[in-house]
Amino acid sequence: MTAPALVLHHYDFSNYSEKVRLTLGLKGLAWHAVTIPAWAPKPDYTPLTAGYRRTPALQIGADVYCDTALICALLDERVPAPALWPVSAGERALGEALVYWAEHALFRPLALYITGLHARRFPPEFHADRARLHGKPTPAIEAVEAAAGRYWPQVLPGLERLERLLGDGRRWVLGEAVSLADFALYEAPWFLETIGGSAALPAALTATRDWVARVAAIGHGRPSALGAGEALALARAATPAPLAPGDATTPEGITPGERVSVRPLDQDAPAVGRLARCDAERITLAVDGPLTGPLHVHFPRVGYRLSRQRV
Ligand SMILES: N[C@@H](CCC(=O)N[C@@H](CS)C(=O)NCC(=O)O)C(=O)O
Repeated sequence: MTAPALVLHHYDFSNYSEKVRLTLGLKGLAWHAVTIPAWAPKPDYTPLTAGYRRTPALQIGADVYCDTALICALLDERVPAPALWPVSAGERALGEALVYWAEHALFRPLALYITGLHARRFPPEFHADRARLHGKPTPAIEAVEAAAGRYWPQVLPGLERLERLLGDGRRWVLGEAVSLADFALYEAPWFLETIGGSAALPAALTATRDWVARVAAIGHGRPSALGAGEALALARAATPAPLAPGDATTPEGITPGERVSVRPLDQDAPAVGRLARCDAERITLAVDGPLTGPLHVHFPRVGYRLSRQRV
């Protein structure tokens, strides 16, 4: 039996998608690429994700995996070699802390810096959407531009820290072997170069520049374009994979079968469905809609709040 197709719903300049694309590249996988809108509404996407609107998600038939932490862990489970963490348990724990630092402390101010710098390249809908995503009112374009000057001083020390890390001659962030820590740290210089042009990464960061080239050489595996309608048809034609037993009750006092919402901790519209399964690591919602048929939509526990949905 052939393995069901991997379908990544993403867009080109999505940094979190780049982490997954590199994971697919490391593992040498073939995958289908559905390009989704970079801002809401996403009418062919959110029916597949129970309403979750962030990017990316990985679809395998009628199972949809949201959040790159879960997507990368899942790919590592399904295709164990080359491993995403080919290091000791202690080094992995350090690497996981680095991933968190990279995506929150380094990347977030960098995103605000770069969208400020190139504010007028993005349409007003983009700025309104990003403000809404974080529960803020739509800013004036001048305010978005002004943020660039405020955020660069937050970004540069982070890039210099990365340069010191790589400057001791190591080939990869954790030493001898490439790991998921490389892909998460790569998001920042990659985004700078992708949106800001090749001069955006300071020339003095030479160890970082060499490492950026090494990471980029890993590539994206073998993507092939797929239409959004075809992805929905794949979901309709499939049934969700059977679930292993989970917890009888969650720490929130919710039992499987109840209607729940799952929401990123840092604001957002929630995903809504019936709780199909939950444990300390993952939350699975069951949803059913005319465009998709029955689906299981999976989220990691970390970074998401599970609540009973009041009707
Ligand atoms: N924790 C999430 C974060 C995903 C995220 O914030 N992605 C950005 C794009 S790189 C996003 O969703 N932006 C808004 C959008 O695409 O609509 C993950 O790891 O997948």
